[in-house]
Amino acid sequence: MLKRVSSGARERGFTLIELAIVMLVMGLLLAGLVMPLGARVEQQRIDETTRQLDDIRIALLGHALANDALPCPATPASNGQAASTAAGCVVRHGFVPAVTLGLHGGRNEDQLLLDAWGNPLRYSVSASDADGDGNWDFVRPGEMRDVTIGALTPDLRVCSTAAGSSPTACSGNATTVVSNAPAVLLSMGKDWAGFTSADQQENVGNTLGGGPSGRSYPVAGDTVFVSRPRSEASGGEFDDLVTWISPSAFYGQLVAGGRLP
Ligand SMILES: [Ca+2]
Ligand SMILES: [Ca+2]
Ligand SMILES: [Ca+2]
Repeated sequence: MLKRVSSGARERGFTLIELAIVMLVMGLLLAGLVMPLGARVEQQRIDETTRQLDDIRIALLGHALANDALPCPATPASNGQAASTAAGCVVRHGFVPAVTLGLHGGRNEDQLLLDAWGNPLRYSVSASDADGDGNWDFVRPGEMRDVTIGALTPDLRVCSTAAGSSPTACSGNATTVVSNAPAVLLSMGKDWAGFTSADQQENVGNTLGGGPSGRSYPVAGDTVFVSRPRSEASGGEFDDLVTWISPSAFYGQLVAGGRLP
């Protein structure tokens, strides 16, 4: 008899306190699922943009083989085309000339190719003129051959930190990732240019506008860039994705393709 009463009491169901505990546990479990999902989406965007940058680098090499020179950067006013002048480019720091390179991908109103966050992918090219003839060595067809490999001086630098850098050099050998890139490609990441950390500031400095949208976009202000692992640490935030053309690989391909002696 006693046993039956006790069993009946157990079958009453959950108390409010038990229900609250269950809901709390479920809430924690759901939060655990939601947070990694956001992180996964972000990782997918990073991967997608990294692939885009790789594809663009291959397209730039192909363009150099086919045209005997790298293309000039696009500007917001150049309809996705390389913005060239008689002796060089309209700007050395601009955007990927997606139409000139025939690249797939979403473009904005100014015909600028977009990364996975919907922001324009940047492209900078060396304006060096080692033979002093007034023509940029890397963007005028045949100019690299005239100057010769040994005399070329591509001058875009990538450093592992902005600390101690000048407008033309990293702080020293230990922080120099590359000191002689002919071209640099850059996605400004999820934050666009929101972070004000020194390393992110190193990758901006000027603005470029003049396109149909009326927007003005941040671009590099000098020849020094920073590439380092992503971080959200306060004051040290960094989410830019930076890649470049290695001069050795570049010359090797041009030689193999018969464009350089
Ligand atoms: Ca020249
Ligand atoms: Ca950024
Ligand atoms: Ca800089």
